[in-house]
Amino acid sequence: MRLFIGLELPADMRRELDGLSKLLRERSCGGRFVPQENFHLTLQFLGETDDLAGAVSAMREACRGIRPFRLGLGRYGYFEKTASGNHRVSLVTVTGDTGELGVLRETLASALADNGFPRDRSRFMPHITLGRNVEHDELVAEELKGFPLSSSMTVTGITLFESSRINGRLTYSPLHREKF
Ligand code: 3AM
Repeated sequence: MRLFIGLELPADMRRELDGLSKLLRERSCGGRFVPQENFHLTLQFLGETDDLAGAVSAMREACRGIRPFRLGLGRYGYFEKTASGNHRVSLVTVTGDTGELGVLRETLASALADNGFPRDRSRFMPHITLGRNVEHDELVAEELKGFPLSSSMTVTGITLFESSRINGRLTYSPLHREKF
């Protein structure tokens, strides 16, 4: 199965992101958009693996020294090209306790490596993906960057997701939640 570990987002935050996503759809031509229920923040992509026990054990180890911390929504932005080969990712940045988020990602990366997963050496750029290969010009990007985003959350754990297609729809199913 195709697995990744990330943060689930509260409903009010996903609603706010959906407001921005609607404007993005109106102002752009084409692209694949993430539905509201799929908004999340990826910490680590595991790829195809059946090692659920290893992933859960790494999550447990990684969360040991972590305390709840706050994150908020930043603003609209995009990556031109990503590690997974997507050509453009439209996204929202995060604010708040991003230092603690970075520590969490590092301890998770180490714990996964200790449990036999390949070490991910890519730079961590925390973001919430709104869409892929969405085309728009600079003027639209400026307008989208001005879209007000104010919701925030307390992060109290991480989630192991399975990414699969159910009836043709990309679905992220939580398989395990590790609290801290
Ligand atoms: O949070 P986002 O949407 O950026 O891009 C994929 C998504 O992250 C990423 O894993 C998340 C859940 O699918 N992803 C997919 N394939 C990947 C790969 N080969 C990948 N990340 C790194 N390498």
